[in-house]
Amino acid sequence: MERQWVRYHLEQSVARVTLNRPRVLNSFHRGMAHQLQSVLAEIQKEERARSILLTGEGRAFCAGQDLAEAVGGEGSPQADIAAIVRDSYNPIIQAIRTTEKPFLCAVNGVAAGAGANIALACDIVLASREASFLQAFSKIGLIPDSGGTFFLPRLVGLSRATAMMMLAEPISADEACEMGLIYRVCEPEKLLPEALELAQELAHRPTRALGLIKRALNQSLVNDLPAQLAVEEQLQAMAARTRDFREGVAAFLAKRKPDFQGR
Ligand code: T3D
Repeated sequence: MERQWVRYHLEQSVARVTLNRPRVLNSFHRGMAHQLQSVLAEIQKEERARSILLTGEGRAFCAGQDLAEAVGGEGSPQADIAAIVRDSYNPIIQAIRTTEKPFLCAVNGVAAGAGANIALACDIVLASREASFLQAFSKIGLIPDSGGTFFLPRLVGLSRATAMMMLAEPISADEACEMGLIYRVCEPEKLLPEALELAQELAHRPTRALGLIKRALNQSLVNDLPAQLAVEEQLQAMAARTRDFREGVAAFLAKRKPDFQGR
């Protein structure tokens, strides 16, 4: 299917997804949000896709909601904002968090509003040194959505999260890395090569175990310790039943490189 606003291709087990409305800094209108949802649904089912690399075309990663769509033109009715959040963004965040494969985000430029929070919902976030993160919402009288109020305080603590949301100041990639918001900062020209290398590395790791790590981490965000220990017990039993676990142990004992198949 031709997808104008979200490019997707699968190569060497890596599903590469590029937001593609560079003229408006890859901001989302409904059509683009639906295209991303359909790409993510395809990736979830595609067994050959063992890691996902999300990035943006042009100088930005994503400027969040297309504000022209959010208010409607002069004389047109106010857009139903709750419906936009529910139909456009919530399914994207759910797909990123529930797809049991590693999501890498290569933030190539500014990530604002929902764009920032889509990036932060990914498992591993790399950013160009020229990128920035902006909880833009309160600047226009909105509150953070797309999981921002859930992930941000858990990533950087309540104090920083509150300041980022209320002040809506851009955070540089270096600052973001220092405060634990993202994993790594790259020189701009090295961002994509480094992100691809990491995505390929992850695609050849034991995919089921990585997916179960993600499930355990999702649950750890809301569980107490006894509940989480029970989750670990249950998921460890599942991991131990995979072919990749047998291969990992066999390779270790034979002192050779493991050949993980993702099963
Ligand atoms: O429906 C709902 O609203 C609910 C859902 C909410 C989710 C959200 O994401 S709300 C937050 C929406 N996003 C923003 O408020 C960010 C708006 N953009 C900016 O603040 C700035 O553009 C940036 C800080 C991201 C980048 O600034 P700068 O100076 O590098 O670029 P620019 O000149 O502002 O933008 C370049 C072009 O992109 C410009 O168009 P032009 O003048 O060249 O024709 C600008 O209008 C356009 N653009 C940037 N962001 C958006 C946008 N067009 C529509 N929507 C945008 N979000």
